[in-house]
Amino acid sequence: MTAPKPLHFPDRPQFSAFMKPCRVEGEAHNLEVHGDIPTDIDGRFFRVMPDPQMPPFIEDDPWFNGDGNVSAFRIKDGTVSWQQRYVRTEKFVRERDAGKALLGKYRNKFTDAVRFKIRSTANTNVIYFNRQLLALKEDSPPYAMDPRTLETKGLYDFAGQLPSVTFTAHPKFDPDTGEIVCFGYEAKGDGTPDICYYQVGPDGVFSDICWLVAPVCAMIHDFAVTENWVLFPLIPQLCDIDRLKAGGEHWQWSPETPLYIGVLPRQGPKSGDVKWLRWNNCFPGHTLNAYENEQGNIVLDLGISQQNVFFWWPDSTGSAPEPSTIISQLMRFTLDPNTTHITLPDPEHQHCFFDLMDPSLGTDFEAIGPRLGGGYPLYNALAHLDLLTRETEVYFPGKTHLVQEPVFIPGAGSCVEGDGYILALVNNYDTMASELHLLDLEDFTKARAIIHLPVRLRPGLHGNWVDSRDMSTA
Ligand code: V55
Ligand code: FE
Repeated sequence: MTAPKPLHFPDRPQFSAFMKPCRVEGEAHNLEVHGDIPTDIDGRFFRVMPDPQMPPFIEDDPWFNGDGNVSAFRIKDGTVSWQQRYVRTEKFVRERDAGKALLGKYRNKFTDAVRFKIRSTANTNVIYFNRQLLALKEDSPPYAMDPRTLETKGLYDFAGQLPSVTFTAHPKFDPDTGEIVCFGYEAKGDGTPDICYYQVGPDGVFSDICWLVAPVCAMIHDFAVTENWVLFPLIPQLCDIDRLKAGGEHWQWSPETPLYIGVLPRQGPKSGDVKWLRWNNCFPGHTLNAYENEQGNIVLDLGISQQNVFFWWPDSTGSAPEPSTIISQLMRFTLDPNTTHITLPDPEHQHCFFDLMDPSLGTDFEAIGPRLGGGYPLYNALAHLDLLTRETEVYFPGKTHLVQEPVFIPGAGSCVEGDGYILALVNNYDTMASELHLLDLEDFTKARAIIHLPVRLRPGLHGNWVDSRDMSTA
């Protein structure tokens, strides 16, 4: 253990203003509530943010490379308590011991100051599965945490079953079977085009393990699952091992690469079963949902941008879009095993909830501009799209507020789609503190409760709601 020295973060947008690293661990009980929290809500909202413990030693480290700091909000009897702890990754522990950063560039081990066994920052998603909280980064296996104390239990390889060196940050839950449907990409190591697909039963046992080779070594951030199929959209951000060895970036935007979507049978697939469908070059974002229609085709609802959303990883000429010009559209793809075309079939799901950026809503960009910091996407409202009526309702949290990713809280015991609440962390650039906004879906346009935090939480990536009835007491 080295005696700590004073430190400071680089004078760059991603380390400034609201983006100054938070670095707080702790708890606060019984947060201040304006409005009321329905007492049928009983559970926990877990979310994770990249939050560097140490100033990086490399230039212009992106937001995506910060240490995972997990927040847990416990809601019960109309009150909220907050806890927060860093995931004790190998990186976090060794850097704390050294008193300085040791890990180099995002997903480039050739730039590290020491040799790491696991480079995970555990900063992209936290899921509750089989009595554990799993902190996920798509370049590594999960880290397991105690869901009640947020204590890190260690790297988690599913009792030795994990076949790939990587595990997605977006596993999908099957509510009928209790399985999670998962994969790893770059599954045989940096720069490999290999994908490993698998399902994990509620008891933690692996099945349907299948190795595939993608047409290019691309980022596969989110994916989609139906009853009988899994779909892998490849983001045209490509990895090249020689660039890594030369100390370059893991990803480079490839405007020549089409959108590939891999289609694989979900149960008992063989490597040869995968079909790679193509569409024009674009950036596939998060999937909304997927299902099979009556003709047996697969319908996939997916956010698409025509520009490179990860603007901090430009193309080979160094060019990238100006962030404010990046626009995302919800697209519906109908896929059959031989062709791909777009139609508008009747929806099987009705209610879509998502973050929105609509500058016309009245955000005071002049006031908040100097306080934003940079390097992450901005959303100023929450949206509810009804696919039956094609109408969108908007919740605007205020002129000096931006929103983070929302979670849906089902009403107690309700199985009716869209019956429940929406909860989202909100950045207040006036107070420079965080808030939770709780919407009752009976009136999406107003907050039922606003919960004030005594701290500023950096923008996070993903999180999940875990109802207390779904959390084991053992
Ligand atoms: C994403 C986030 C990541 C990452 C890869 O949002 C993709 C997508 C926070 O880290 O490493
Ligand atoms: Fe994601």
